[in-house]
Amino acid sequence: MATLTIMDPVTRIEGHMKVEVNIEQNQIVDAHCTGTLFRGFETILQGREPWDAPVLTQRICGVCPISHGQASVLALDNAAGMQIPPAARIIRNLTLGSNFLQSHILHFYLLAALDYIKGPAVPPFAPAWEVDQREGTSEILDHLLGPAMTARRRAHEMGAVFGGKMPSAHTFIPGGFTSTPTRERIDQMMDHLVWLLDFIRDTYIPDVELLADVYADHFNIGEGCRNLMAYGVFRQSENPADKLLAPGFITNGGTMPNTGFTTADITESVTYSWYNDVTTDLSPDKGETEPVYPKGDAYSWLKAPRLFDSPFEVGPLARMWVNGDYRNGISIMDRHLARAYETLKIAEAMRGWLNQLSPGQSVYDGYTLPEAGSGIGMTEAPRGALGHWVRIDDRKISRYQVITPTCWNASPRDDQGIKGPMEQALVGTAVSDPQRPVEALRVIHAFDPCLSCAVHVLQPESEPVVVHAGVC
Ligand code: NFE
Repeated sequence: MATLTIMDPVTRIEGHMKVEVNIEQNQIVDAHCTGTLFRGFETILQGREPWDAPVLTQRICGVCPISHGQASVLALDNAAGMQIPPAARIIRNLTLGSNFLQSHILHFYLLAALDYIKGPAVPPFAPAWEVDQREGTSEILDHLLGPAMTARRRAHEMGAVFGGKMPSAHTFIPGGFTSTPTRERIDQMMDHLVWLLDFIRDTYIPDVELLADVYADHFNIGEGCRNLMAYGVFRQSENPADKLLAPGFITNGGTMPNTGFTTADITESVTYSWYNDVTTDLSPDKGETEPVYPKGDAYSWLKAPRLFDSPFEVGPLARMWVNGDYRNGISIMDRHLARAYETLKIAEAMRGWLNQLSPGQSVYDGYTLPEAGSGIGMTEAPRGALGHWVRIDDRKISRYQVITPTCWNASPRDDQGIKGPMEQALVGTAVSDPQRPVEALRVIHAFDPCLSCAVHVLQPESEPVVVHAGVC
């Protein structure tokens, strides 16, 4: 008998995501991923001062704001055709790196581990689907309730050393950065980093490896579209190609990454998304955000980004695969392991970058806003490839488009009817209990989806919420 199971919301944070799976004879035969919230950031930005973009786009998400700040200033630097001072590049990297560490640690312990291990019998750990919880993982829960919380706090505080605050750092500006290297800031950051390096090596990676041992069969679950892609991130010198994590893509699980793509090769389908069909298949520099709801067979507020007309998985596994750092396989557990190993790679590189800083280095030499022009900011967020596209006319933003990692991974079907990467990863997954398909949750959570990032206002028919400040 066929069962339709609807999981809504399906994520533990940023929960505007619904997943429907059709199950026949204990196997998922079809899947639909739905972004359930329309936000309209691109529309909000139109007509505003370009300086507002790094500030406003960081409000897309509290988990990965720094990535949006970075993509935004890269797009504005690019529109002005300028290089920033080396120390500003390093400090942007350090602040972004802090955000990656914070996000990856958060993901494993608080967003994913509880799909496998039993938490205490109190909210928010209960109620839970107590399905397939195996012996031998109790130390992961001990770490979740102890040092993992400290690790996440320290990674956040590390981001605030140069960011000024977290989440959403106001120190990202076109042309450079606003906070300067001082002895105190360098030492503060190093203190957090040394502590975190120990935690990553001695606790986080062993915990992920332990989970992978206990759930070794999960190396055979959730393969997906077998196309992996990264824009690359953490430029390490004046050479734009010198990045800690290089860009590239592979198709069909290959091992020879191809770097030959530009943003002109990216389009977004909207046939199955609640946007005007006349805007389908546009490249992001020409992209439009025109909501149409309801609409035919559409089922998501996410558009369907495609590279060379094909779906691509993005994220830590894609980055590590493209860079030859991890090529064990494509599955639930491979995504978790690649994310953990990437955390260490970034933290180790951060120590080197921090050692390149010295007090007094310049972080801003000025920025001349073009009267008119376009800019592209391609970088990586913790969850994968992130791009911002800006068009400036009369010194104001006339067009802004964002394509986030979760839009790539959780995309709906495209104009050809081809499923998105996460939908493909779900199909074929065996489930032990169709009413409580924990295996489907594990596939979804291994991608670390974040829907507040992925959909860019309120539903038009909704009333605005009015908040009255109380006197107490
Ligand atoms: Ni809301 Fe984000 C990251 C971005 S996911 S967390 O990482 O951009 O689409």
